[in-house]
Amino acid sequence: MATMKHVNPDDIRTLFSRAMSDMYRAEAPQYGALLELVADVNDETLRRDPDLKASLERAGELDRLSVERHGAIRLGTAQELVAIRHVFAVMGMHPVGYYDLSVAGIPVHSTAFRPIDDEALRRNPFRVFTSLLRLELLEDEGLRAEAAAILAARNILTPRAIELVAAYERQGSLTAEQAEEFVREALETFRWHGEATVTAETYNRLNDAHRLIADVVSFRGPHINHLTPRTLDIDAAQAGMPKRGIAPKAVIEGPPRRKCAILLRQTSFKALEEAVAFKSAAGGTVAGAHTARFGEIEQRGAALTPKGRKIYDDLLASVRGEVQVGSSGANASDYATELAQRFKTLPDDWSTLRAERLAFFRYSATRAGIEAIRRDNLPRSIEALIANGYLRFDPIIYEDFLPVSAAGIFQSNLGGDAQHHFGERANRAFFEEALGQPVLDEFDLYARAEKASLEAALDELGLGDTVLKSIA
Ligand code: OOG
Ligand code: NI
Repeated sequence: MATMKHVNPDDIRTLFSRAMSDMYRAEAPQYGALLELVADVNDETLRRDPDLKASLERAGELDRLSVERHGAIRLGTAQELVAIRHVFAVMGMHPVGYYDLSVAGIPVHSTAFRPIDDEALRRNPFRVFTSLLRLELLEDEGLRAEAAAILAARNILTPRAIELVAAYERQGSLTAEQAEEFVREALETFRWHGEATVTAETYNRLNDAHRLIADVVSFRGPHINHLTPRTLDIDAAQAGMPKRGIAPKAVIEGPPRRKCAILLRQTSFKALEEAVAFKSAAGGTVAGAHTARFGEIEQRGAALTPKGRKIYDDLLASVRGEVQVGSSGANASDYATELAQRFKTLPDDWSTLRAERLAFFRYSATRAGIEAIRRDNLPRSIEALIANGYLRFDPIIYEDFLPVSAAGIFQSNLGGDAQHHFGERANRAFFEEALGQPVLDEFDLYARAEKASLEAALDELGLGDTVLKSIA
């Protein structure tokens, strides 16, 4: 038997994210304009900051600076969620975290399918924010049943994609040829379909219940609703959008600009109106429009520990309790001022963030430390090793999402000012039942990465058993 070359899931993810980018650029031309803006802002930032450029170069990140870091889809049923879980597993993406959006009046709950180990994240961190529609939150029973019946009749994967997922599960991997075919087939699931599966009358009823319900239920599958490249300066990108004819959302979500970047800052352009052909009762189609797809940019910083995250959540809530930003952008500048002001209480230097256990760090042995082994004069405590320059620490990047930010992105792109109230109806157990497995805990993943890096660094310094490895 001829030997077949098997492909690493990380490489399939890279093929997939590239194919998605090409497809989305063709589908939503304004997204191409956003990518150009991001590339220009990144070039300008690197020109002004040679140290940043050198450090990105050392980390091997310069080449794929502006490539997509995430996308988002919205699913209709538990069966679809399970099917998608199998598809993403082929690409080394696993469900991490639970996000309840019902608090914000959006009838979905979500997870992020993403790579989880350090090496896979380094190779390509592409992740997909995946939401599941919660029809159970709808009051109108008739509409609920109608939407459920429409969803039950669709198949979001192609027959060949299903076969290739099965092949992956049987073989434990895909051959290069299978991987390419798999990506082509998977793309079909996320493609935009201008032909709705419902009449304009049904669409309007779904839309009146909630725009998001119309978006999920009226089409053949879970079209990708945005992709998100990485920017080195999100404030400059936000300011640059109008000059290129792109309408940004009112405010940047997440923490304010800081010396030590934390968590995730995001902004997006408003969803565009796209032509849709609705079914007509008389046969044939009727022309209409649908608004759901947009472009987003992100800038990531350090992952916070539960203690740091609690401070972040409380500070953000206090700002939002004080200043409400209207969908038209009223109060946007007061919000930014208040945000910057209140976040001054959160330390903004890495040493304090580490000493107070507010953020997660990756430890490494320094050259000076390795040279000191020969002289056998290494101190025996982590703090002393750091103070002597034998052990260094760098922030671990936040790889997940923020529920309040996600709600802001959803809202600015659903359009309209209709308010919905579902109350706080988080139901992680229900989501996990639909998913068919528990979601992984993001804090646990960061804590493990931190611990593993410290153990490896101490082993490298020959101190494996002599220094207390725990940093808690
Ligand atoms: C997802 C919105 C959330 C993010 O980056 O927080 C999101 C959606 O609109 O489906 O993508
Ligand atoms: Ni997003």
